[in-house]
Parts: sequence; structure tokens; C-alpha cells
Amino acid sequence: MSVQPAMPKSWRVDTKPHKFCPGCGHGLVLKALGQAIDELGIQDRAVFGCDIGCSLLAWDFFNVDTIQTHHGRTTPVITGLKRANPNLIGIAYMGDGGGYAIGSQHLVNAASRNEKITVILVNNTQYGMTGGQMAPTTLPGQKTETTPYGRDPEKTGYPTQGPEMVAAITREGAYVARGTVANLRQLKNYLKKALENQMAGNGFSFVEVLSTCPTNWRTNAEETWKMVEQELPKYFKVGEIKVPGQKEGEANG
Ligand SMILES: Cc1ncc(C[n+]2csc(CCOP(=O)(O)OP(=O)(O)O)c2C)c(N)n1
Ligand code: SF4
Ligand SMILES: [Mg+2]
Repeated sequence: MSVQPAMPKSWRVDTKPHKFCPGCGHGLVLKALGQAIDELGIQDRAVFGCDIGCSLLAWDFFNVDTIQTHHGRTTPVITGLKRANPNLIGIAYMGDGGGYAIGSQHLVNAASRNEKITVILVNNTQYGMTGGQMAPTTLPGQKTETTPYGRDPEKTGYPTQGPEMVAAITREGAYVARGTVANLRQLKNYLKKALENQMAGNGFSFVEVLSTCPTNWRTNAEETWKMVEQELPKYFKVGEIKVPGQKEGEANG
């Protein structure tokens, strides 16, 4: 008896194995997203937008309508699609460089306007596709191609707290969370709640995901897992984040 891989129904089987490096977290995020799409039954009306960066390697990942955008521009492209056809479920998928550096103005404005789209931002603490340069999320002391002695916060600042920023500037009805590839069940739940929030027409939904990049971190399997499970959460708190209008203790989403 052979064991069949449990691929989400919304995945394209003919494009697997996928194009990410071994040990990359992108594939795990996209598995959780595929499961969320399946469970919500939205494959036919979802539109998946992927940014430049390693997220673009997902351009043929799903059996859903997909658009690949310029670097940092996935949020406004999905915003336009959603405004033109509110029945669509718009998903903007990007890296930390795409969302917090080159596309930060789009994130800020979409969150401020409470656009009814879902943004999924994969935080692997650096620019993966271009060879591992410092990003806004690089940890203090972390060595990258452009911080060979380690990031010095006095010179280049502290890691961007994206979900905390989004929660502070968005409006009532938004959904904000930070998940991790170290807890896929929780991540799938956050992604489902983010998509459900859009389906209900409540407002902006944003999920940052702590992820892995063993290629540029230059880490083996054990070190990679330690980094995402233990080091990243020291700077980036995993969990749902309260948005304006939400009362203390009120369930999110
Ligand atoms: C306008 C523009 N500037 C710079 C680049 C070069 N570039 C391509 S990918 C990338 C960084 C991607 O990093 P991130 O968004 O964190 O995604 P990751 O690859 O880490 O998943 C950069 C700077 C580009 N393609 N377009
Ligand atoms: S370079 Fe890093 S982020 Fe890009 S596919 Fe490889 S492991 Fe993933
Ligand atoms: Mg990145």
C-alpha cells in the first residue's frame, strides 16, 4: 500500500514538487492557506496575488486565479480587483521586504482604509530571493549579506513590528494576527479567520507568518527550526492582536 501525500484540493498537483528550496517555510504557509481555502470552499472565487521575492515562485502553485505583481505592489493590485468585483476573495501574498520596505506605503494605506482584502506576509527576516540582504525585520545582531557584522539597531533600527503597526492604524472590523510555520494548525486557523473576515465584509485582514530561509540563514535543519521556534518569537510575539473597537477578552475575527 502506498501512502499518498495529503495535498490540499486547491493545489495544482502537476506543478509539484514546488520550486522553493528544501526547508523553506513558504511551502508550509501555502499548505496552510490551501487547507483554509478548501475548508471554506472558496477555490472558485479566490484570487491569489503574489509579489516579487520568493513568493513569486507560487505563481503556479494553486488551482485558483493568480496574478503576479511588481515588487511591493500586490496589495494595491488585489485592492483594485476586490473593488472592481467585491464577490472575489482577494489574497495578497508577499515577503517582509515586499510588505514592510518597498510596499510599506500600500500596507499602511490599505490598513488605514480598512480595505476588505486579506494580506499574508511571510517574515523570514531578510530578502530571500536576492541572496539574503537585511530587511526591516532582520534581528539585532543577525548577520546578512549587508550586515556582515550583525544588524546594529543604533544604525539601522529595530525589527519592524508589522501586525502591531497594522492593528494600531486599522479600523473596527479588521482582523490581525501573527502565526508561525512552527505551528501549522494555529496558522491555518488564523488564515481561515482572516479569510472569513473578508467573506463577512468586515474589513482588512492581515496575517504575518514567521518563516524559515535555511539557504540565506546558512543553517542546518536543527538550527533552522531553533531560529523559527525560539529566536524569532523573542522579537515577534505569536498570536492574535486586538484591533480598534474590539473589547478586552473579545474573540478575534
Ligand atoms: C522595484 C524593485 N526593486 C528591487 C527589486 C529586487 N528584489 C527582488 S526580490 C527582492 C527582495 C525580496 O525579499 P522579500 O520581499 O522579503 O521576499 P523573500 O524573497 O524573502 O520571500 C528584491 C529587493 C525588484 N525586483 N524590484
Ligand atoms: S531563498 Fe529562502 S525564502 Fe527563497 S525559496 Fe530559498 S529558502 Fe525559501
Ligand atoms: Mg523575506
